[in-house]
Amino acid sequence: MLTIYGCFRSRATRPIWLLYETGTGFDHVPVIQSYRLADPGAADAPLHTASAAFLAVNPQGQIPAMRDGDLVLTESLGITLYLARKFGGDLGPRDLAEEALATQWALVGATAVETPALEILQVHGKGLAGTEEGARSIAAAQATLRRPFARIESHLAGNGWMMGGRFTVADIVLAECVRYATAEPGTLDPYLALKDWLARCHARPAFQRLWAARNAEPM
Ligand SMILES: N[C@@H](CCC(=O)N[C@@H](CS)C(=O)NCC(=O)O)C(=O)O
Repeated sequence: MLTIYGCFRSRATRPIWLLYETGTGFDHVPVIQSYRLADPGAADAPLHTASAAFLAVNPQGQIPAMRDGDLVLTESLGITLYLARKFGGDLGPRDLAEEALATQWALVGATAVETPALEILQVHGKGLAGTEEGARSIAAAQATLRRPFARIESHLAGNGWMMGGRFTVADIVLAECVRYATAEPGTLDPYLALKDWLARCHARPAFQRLWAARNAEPM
């Protein structure tokens, strides 16, 4: 049986979105980040990233993790790319070139987009967006995002989707990194094709289902 470890308020959204798109059944173990618990050592604490039972799955103590038979994977983008190849049909790569493109866009997400986009989300999450320091951090993150966003913008303006002229795993992995930046209103405004693409990704029923589940989960 396929198992995904990780609550909805985490990068587990990436593989779960893909699985919802494909209608693939899986066991969901909603492991929570230990830092979100007041007392992770309490006897009644839910399964969390520092629980011995979860460290046996991922000794790095981070979610998401995946088990598929004997295979355990622990990086959200690697898990999502694997699931796309195994269950994704047309959501996955059709040939070696598409496999390389999906990997490329996942790496653009992980190396060029995720860190500054997450900074924007975290400034908002800490309630600092209205402060001088928060505004400075957001402006710096937006400046860092200019180059990757301009690149994605020009790609989308000519192609509509990240790969193969259709919605694929490349859109899922990148959209989930770009999403964090939308915590600051207006961040995507200079990038019309990128903004339109993200709206089209988020209008998909599988994403809507994911988002409803995420929002139903306690903060
Ligand atoms: N590069 C990893 C990052 C995983 C990660 O940072 N997960 C967070 C939740 S989204 C986590 O488990 N945090 C708890 C911790 O680091 O203690 C991935 O994409 O899977």
